[in-house]
Amino acid sequence: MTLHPEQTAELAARLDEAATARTPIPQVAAAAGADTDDAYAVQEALVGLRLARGERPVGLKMGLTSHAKMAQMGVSEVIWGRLTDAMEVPDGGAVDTAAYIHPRVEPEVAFLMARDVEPGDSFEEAVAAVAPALELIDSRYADFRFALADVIADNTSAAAFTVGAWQPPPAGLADLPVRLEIDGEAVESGSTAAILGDPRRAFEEAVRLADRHGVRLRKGWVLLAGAATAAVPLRPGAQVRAVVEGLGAAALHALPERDGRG
Ligand code: 0L1
Ligand code: MG
Repeated sequence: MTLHPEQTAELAARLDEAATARTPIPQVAAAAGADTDDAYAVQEALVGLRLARGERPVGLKMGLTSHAKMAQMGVSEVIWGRLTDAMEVPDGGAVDTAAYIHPRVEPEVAFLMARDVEPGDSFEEAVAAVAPALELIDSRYADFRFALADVIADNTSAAAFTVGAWQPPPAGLADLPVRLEIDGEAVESGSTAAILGDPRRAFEEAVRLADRHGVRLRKGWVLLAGAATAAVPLRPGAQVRAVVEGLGAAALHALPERDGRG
């Protein structure tokens, strides 16, 4: 680690201000010399500011889980971030695009933890249920551009998420067709295979990587396994569905634009 605690706190405060003021900032963490461990320390401090305002931790999310996204970033390891209750949008619920900087949505698979997870726990032991999900990502950096340390520090662009109906884990999750629909039209399509070859691997990676930073998945927490297609900009008024064949759908809609805002 190379950052001093004061620098960690300062970077977290800048990212928090960017999110709350909905004003993008230039990349900060990589420029300050942050390595991956520093970046996770900034992420912890950043989410700590949300918890200090009364939010509760409710889960973790995996990012850069597709080989395409990893290649784009020039990295070979997935990243993870933290979810709070304030980020959860009920299935079919509304979001206000004006609450974000440049929101994008992506279709995911979610897992529900059956128990506090220990390293070495199997998927079957730890995962009580599976659901289709949507993640809303919103980089706090201008133009959605960042280096690896930046996006880790920025809580892996986490902003909001919606989980569809929970169901017992099916026998196979490795190659289910996935569609991202906007206003009833499929705008992206892919497969759960895009998530590390099999979303179950995202669970294993989450346990391994979070443990490295002293974090445990807790009973009742959600794990977002990663995106099955590219993310798509969320426009005011859009009706969005993530459809995972065999699992069903998760939906949200964006409120219409008001007074030129959005
Ligand atoms: O959930 C994700 O895969 C996003 C990780 C961060 C990269 C991005 O914002 O696209
Ligand atoms: Mg995601």
